Formats: sequence, C-alpha cells, structure tokens
Amino acid sequence: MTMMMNSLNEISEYLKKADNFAILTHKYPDGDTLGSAFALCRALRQIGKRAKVIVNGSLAGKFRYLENGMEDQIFEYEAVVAVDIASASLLGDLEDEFGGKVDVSVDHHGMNVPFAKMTYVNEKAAANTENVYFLIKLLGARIDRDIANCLYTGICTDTGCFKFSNVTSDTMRIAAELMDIGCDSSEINRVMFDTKSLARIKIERAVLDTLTLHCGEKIAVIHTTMQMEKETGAGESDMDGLAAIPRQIEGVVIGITVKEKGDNYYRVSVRTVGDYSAAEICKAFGGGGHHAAGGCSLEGTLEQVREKIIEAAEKELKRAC
Ligand SMILES: [Mn+2]
Repeated sequence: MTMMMNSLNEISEYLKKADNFAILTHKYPDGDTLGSAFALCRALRQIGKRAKVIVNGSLAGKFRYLENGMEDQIFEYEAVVAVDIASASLLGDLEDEFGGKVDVSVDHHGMNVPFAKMTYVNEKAAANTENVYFLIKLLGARIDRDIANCLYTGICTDTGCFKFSNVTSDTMRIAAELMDIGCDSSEINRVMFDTKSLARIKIERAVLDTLTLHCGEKIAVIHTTMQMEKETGAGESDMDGLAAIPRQIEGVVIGITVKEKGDNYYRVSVRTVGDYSAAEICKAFGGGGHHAAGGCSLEGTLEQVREKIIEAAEKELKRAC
C-alpha cells in the first residue's frame, strides 16, 4: 500500500466512484469524529450511496441527535473512510476488522501518521468537520439542517465553543453558514457545554474539598480517590477535564490533579500558566507532555505522592522565575 497525501478533490472523486461505505470514528469518540462521520454518511446517502457509521465504542446519549431520522442500511461495505483519526492506533477495537483496510482518511491533526490508501490532512482546520464541510460541497450534496447540526457539533466541541486559539475566520464563516441553514447552535452549545451529569457535579463537590494551596497560593492541588468515584458513581467520562479545575483559580500558575488509579498508584496531571513548564515538572517522574499540560505516574501513599509532586512544582517555580 503506498502512502501519499491527496487533495480533497481526489478524495471526492474517489468517493463518487464507490458505492457502499463504512465510515469509522476514532476510539473514545468525541463530537468532532462523530459529527464528521454522520455528516459524511448523510451526504453520501443523499447522493444515492449506501453508507453507515461505525461508532468506535458507544454513542453517548448527548450525541444521539446526530443520527436523528437515519434508517439502518444493511449491506456489505466496499470502501472504508476514517474521519478525525490521527493514526491507526486510534482505531482501537476496530483494528481487527479494519486495520490495513482503510481506503480514505480525512483528518486535521498535524501529527497524523498516514494509514489509509488516500489521506487528506488539513491542520489549519480547527475541527475536522470543517474539512468534511468542503468535502460535502465537492461531492455535490446539499448541506441540510441535519448535516449542519453534525458539522456544527464538530466545530463547537473541538474549539471549546469558539474559545480556543485554533479558531480561524474560516471556522467562523463555516459556522455562520451552518446557522443560516438553521442548525440548532444554541441547543447544541447548551448540551455540550452547560450540561453535566449528576455524578460529575458530585465528584466536583468532593474534589473541591481536597483543594490545598502552596507557595503563596501559586500552586493548587486536588485529588480523587477510588472511594470518591464509588461514592459519587462517577465513571471515566464524568472524570474528564477535572484537571482543569486547579488552574482556574486566580493567581494559580501550577495546577495539579492527583488521581488514585490503584493500590498506592496515582496518575498525576499538571497544568501550568505562563513560563512554568508542566512537562518539566513531570519529567522528574518519568512522565512528560507539553509546556502547559503534562502527566506522570507516582507510587506511594496519597500524602507521599502529593508531597513529591508539590516539591517538584516548587522547584519549577524557582527555576522559571
Ligand atoms: Mn478533531
């Protein structure tokens, strides 16, 4: 199989020639991979093809509207399309059936490792649904309200509701057109950004009780235990993004979240502001990451782990100033 980058036009021409499509999302599917997949599926059906989305894992309740009104189509797929999948490892459980069999990949991750016969990567797109928007136009399909909702979902979720630095004027122009078409932007925003599960609220309350501040309130630390997860009923998705909490405190430049993962075993997330490096702090414990976000694993009692990571954070405070 030859690996090469293709234009969106080449991808579109290929899709026009094939008939029966399986469209894959990445594992732990988010709004962008799902929005990309359902938008493309609907567009392909509209131009007379048969297509189905293979959700990689389960479709969370809040994303159900993406498949509104879509009927199940039973058929054997001939062509496989991957959307928003940066590398083959993100195929997860789909690896067995689809590994090495992906024909087309449309993605927006700069570090995309090509694994399909044809690959289009546009890393300037804040969301992959921006790429899918242009692809649908090339296919000659009409962007109806359902497709607009799918495309908008990718854009709003991958931009933190138009808040991140990845947003471009193109993002805004596409979103504006989707609104003109009548997408349910305010309702989608509410479901994605202003709605939390009860378990999430409960674990947040428990987590806030663990907050401690250090070094003139420049370092903030929170933790979760398996007992807390059990008591609040919080699952994996309810725990998502808790690490953002300590850094939200005014004046805090290093936010640390310690998660109990096993017996005397903890996963630590570090978030920093300004000159302070999260990766530097985590490196001391065999971890790593980016400048503003890093992670590492530590062993010991909760007290020992908190102490060790606070010590490393203090060192970074002194190093960077
Ligand atoms: Mn994405």
